[in-house]
Amino acid sequence: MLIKIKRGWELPDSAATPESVFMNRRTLLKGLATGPLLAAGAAMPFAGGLGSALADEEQEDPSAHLYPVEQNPAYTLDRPLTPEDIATTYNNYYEFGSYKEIWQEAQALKIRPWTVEFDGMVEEPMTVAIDDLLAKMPLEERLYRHRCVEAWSIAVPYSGFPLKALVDFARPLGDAKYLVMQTFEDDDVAQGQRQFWYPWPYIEGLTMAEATNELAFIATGYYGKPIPKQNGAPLRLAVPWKYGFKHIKGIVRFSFTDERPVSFWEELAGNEYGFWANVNPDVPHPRWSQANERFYGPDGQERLPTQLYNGYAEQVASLYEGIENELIFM
Ligand SMILES: Nc1nc2c(c(=O)[nH]1)N[C@H]1C(S)=C(S)[C@@H](COP(=O)(O)O)O[C@H]1N2
Ligand SMILES: [Mo]
Repeated sequence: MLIKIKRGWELPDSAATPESVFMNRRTLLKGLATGPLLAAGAAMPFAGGLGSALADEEQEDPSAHLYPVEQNPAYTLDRPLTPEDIATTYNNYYEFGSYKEIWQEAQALKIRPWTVEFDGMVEEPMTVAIDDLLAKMPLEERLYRHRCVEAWSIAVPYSGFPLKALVDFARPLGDAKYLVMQTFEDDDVAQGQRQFWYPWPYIEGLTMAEATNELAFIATGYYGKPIPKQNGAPLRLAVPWKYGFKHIKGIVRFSFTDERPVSFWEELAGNEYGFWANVNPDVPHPRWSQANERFYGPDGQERLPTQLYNGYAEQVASLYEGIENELIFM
């Protein structure tokens, strides 16, 4: 049987997806070698559990009663919100596939029980159940812009808590320099993780100064409800002055270290997706301009100029003063 599947490079965004970079350059041959197997999996969006996905939907999320939460008026927008149905159906989450339409596949993820590890340079390592953690954190709503390195953008209401509250809770040692976050691993439900040429698990990192900046946020809710699985349930990072790939989803571990981590995309193509990844319209990606963005608004898509630090320079520009010989905008 001939199976037609959508590959990243066949989609409209293909000129500007991380997938197209290294599939072309590095691993196309490996990819083709395993093509038929992948095709079989990818052509069945419900492979691995239509039944279980539906059963999950029927069970109420145990955190549902926490939302909506009060909006923090310090974080408002210069533009209307992206419609919820777009923000929840146009996603990047390579664990579930390297294309935008992964929201159904993501329903297979089990988000209870869910435990979060705190380890590395901390006073004491801890394992905490997600609902115990949520009960301890100060929940609020913030409206944030989100700018993907692929030059599309959305504006969304996150609920959650400042990352600083989580750092304080974790009690890192004074000489910790970086916070490293890690996504879950389970290739039974996340079939993208069977694509062996990616360096799973997805990890991301921030300096301690970035992690404790007032803008760094952990999202646990979206549009006044628990955050959907495709958007990173039950815990997802939001650092809106940085490109979208820093916004790691489905976090299971927070580690403190004095060594700078190499993140998932940096490992794949460090010259295109660096550690800092701060938004700057004047620093093009090696293969496309970052001067403007395709914003998904209530009236459809709109071209808008991209702003330095995605419009958050006032809060974060000082973090990067004095950093030399580093590509802080890539
Ligand atoms: N674990 C994980 N987190 C991830 C990704 C991913 O592939 N895996 N994609 C990133 C990218 S490139 C973007 S733009 C945002 C998209 O978030 P959204 O789908 O909620 O808009 O998630 C980020 N977090
Ligand atoms: Mo992205």
